[in-house]
Amino acid sequence: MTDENVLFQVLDSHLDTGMRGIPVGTCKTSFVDPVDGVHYAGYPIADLSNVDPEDAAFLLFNKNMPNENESKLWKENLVKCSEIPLGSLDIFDSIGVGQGHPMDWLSMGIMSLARAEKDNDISSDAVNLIAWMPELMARLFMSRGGRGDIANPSNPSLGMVGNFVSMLGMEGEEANRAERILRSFLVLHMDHGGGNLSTFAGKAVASSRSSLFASIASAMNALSGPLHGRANQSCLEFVQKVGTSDPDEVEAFVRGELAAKRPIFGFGHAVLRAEDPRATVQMGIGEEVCPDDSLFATVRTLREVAPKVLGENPKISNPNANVDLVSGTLLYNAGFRKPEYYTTFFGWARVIGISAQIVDERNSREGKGVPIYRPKYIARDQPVRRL
Ligand code: AMX
Repeated sequence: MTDENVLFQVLDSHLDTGMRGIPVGTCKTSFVDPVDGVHYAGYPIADLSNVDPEDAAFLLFNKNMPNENESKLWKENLVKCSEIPLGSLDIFDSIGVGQGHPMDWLSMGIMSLARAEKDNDISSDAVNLIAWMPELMARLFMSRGGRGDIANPSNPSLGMVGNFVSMLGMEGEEANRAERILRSFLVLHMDHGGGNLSTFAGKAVASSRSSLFASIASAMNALSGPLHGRANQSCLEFVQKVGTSDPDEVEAFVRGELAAKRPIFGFGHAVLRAEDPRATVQMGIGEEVCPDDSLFATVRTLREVAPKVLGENPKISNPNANVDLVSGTLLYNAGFRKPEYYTTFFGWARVIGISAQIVDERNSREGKGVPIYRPKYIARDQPVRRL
C-alpha cells in the first residue's frame, strides 16, 4: 500500500462528516465534559447560573472570575461604551414589520454597527458590541414587531438584561420575572467550546482578519439554522404540540412521534452523555417561577417519560434532556410569546463567548493571530478534461 493510499484510507473515514471530532485548534474559554457539561474557564456551568451576565462575560474574556473591584470597573466600562453609533440601527426601519426571521435582523443589526469599527483593536470592538447588544435586541423586537420606538430610553446602568427589559416597556412583576429568566439564560448559553458551528464559523471568518462585526454576523448566520440555534424555537413548538402532562398520554405521544420518524425535541446531544446541567438548572428555575404553568408541567412529565422510551433504542447515545427542553418554556413564561425570537437570545449570549474566542485567536502566536483557516478538501469525480 502506498503512502498516498494510507493517507486516503485514514482521510476517507473523516470526509464529508462535518469535520466531526477532528481536532483543529485550541479553546481557552470553555470545554464540554460529556457528563458535567460545559465549563467556563474551568468553572462548571451549574456553579455559574446565578452570577451576573456581565461577570460571566468578564470570566470568558479574562479566564478568571472578577473580584468586586474588577466587576465594578468592567460594568462601568460597559455603561461607558453603550451608546450605539448614531443611525446604525436605522436599517431596522426599512426591512418591513414581521418580514424575515429575527435572526436575519440580528445579523443585519450587527453588520450595521461595523461602521464604528476601531482599527486594529478587536478587543475594543468586542466590548463595544457587547455593550450595544441590549439596545440592538430591544430595537429588533420593537421594530420587527411593529411596536415603533423603544418604550424607554436606554439606561445601561440597569445592567444588560435590566436595560433590555426596560426598553421593551416591561414593568413590575413581569419585568422581574423576565429579568430572572433572561439573566440565567444568557449565562447558560454564552459559550460551548470551540467546535460548534457558529463559533467555528465566526472564528474561521475572523481568521482572514475580517472585522469582529463581520465575523460575529457570520456566526449568527450559522446559528440561525434549524439544525443549530433554531432548535430552541422548535422545542417550544414541540412542547406545545404534546398538549398534556399526563404521563401515559405523554408516553403515547413520544412513541407516536418516534414511530412517525420524528425527533423528540429537547432530548439527545452530540457530545453530552447525561442530562445537560443547563437543563437541570433551568428545570430548577421553572419550579421557582412557573411551577403551575401547563407548558412547564408538560416539560416536567417529558423529562421523566422520554428518557425511558428513548433509552429503549440502543442507537441513541444520550436519551436525556438537553438545554432546549425547557428554555423555550421559560422564555414563554418570561413574556416572550413568539418562539421565532428565541434564537436571538441564544445569539445575544453567544456574541459574548464567540467574541472572547475570536479575541483569543487574534492574540495567539504572540499577537500574530491564528493563520487564516484552510482545511483541505479532497478533489473527487473531476477528471482533468480539455475543451
Ligand atoms: N429523538 C429521536 N431520535 C433521536 C434523538 C431524539 N431526541 N436523539 C438521537 N436520535 C437518533 C438520531 O437521529 C440518530 O438516528 P440515525 O442513526 O437514524 O441518524 C441516532 O438516534 C443516533 O443519534 P446520536 O448519536 O445519539 O445523536 P446525534 O449526535 O446524531 O444527534 C441531536 C444529536 C441533538 C441532533 C439529536 O439527539 C436530536 O435530533 N435531538 C432532538 C432535537 C433536539 O433536541 N435538538 C436540540 C439539540 C440541543 C443542542 O445541541 N443545542
